[in-house]
Amino acid sequence: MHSAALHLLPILAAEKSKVAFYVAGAVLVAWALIVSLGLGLRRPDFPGSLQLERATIAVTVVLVLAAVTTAVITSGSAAKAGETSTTTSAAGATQTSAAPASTAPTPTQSTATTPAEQKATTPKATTGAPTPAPAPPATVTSLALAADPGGMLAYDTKTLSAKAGTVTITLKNNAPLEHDVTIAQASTVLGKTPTFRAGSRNVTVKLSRGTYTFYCSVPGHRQAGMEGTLNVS
Ligand SMILES: [Cu+2]
Repeated sequence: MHSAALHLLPILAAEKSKVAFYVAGAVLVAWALIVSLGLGLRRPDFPGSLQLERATIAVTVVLVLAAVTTAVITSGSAAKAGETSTTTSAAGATQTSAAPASTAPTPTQSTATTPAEQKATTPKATTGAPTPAPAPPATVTSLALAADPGGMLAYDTKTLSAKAGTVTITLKNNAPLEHDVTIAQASTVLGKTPTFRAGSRNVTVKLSRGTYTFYCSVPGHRQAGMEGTLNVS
């Protein structure tokens, strides 16, 4: 008995609220027919007075509001009745009217934030990757080298030292002969200045730790003594 009553209560409540909507809607339709057909057509002077006109408008507004309000309430209670059939009507009314509002935004919010977070973290990983790359070539060594200004086939030093990384050798040649400086590891040439006379030219290479040679590539000059060792540590 009691369980049957509990099952019926929400259905009755839903139907009652629907009835309210039906009644309000019917009254509104009847009122509209009365005003337009009954009064408006049959009495050309309707509404006749300002008071009657205002009253007609006021009644129309109230009826429209009643119909809209009952329609909204009915649609809400209709949803409750289907969702919570075991709960009592009073509890079911408050629960379900709040339930669709609270549960509906939650999935959309969680699914919306999850891809956003993934997108936010993914570019961070890719943008974070290039950052370590520019760090190593911080070491830059600039070396000065000069050809013997008196015309001897020799540089002013037989030994140069640099830190691993970017190494620039600037050769000054005030000799009467053309010279250059060539950087090599064993027989592999890594870089060289152009062969020139008067002024200075430079060559830049990236070197890791090891022993390199520098020499003048003008034929006969290296053999005559224009060479040295470049130690990179
Ligand atoms: Cu030379």
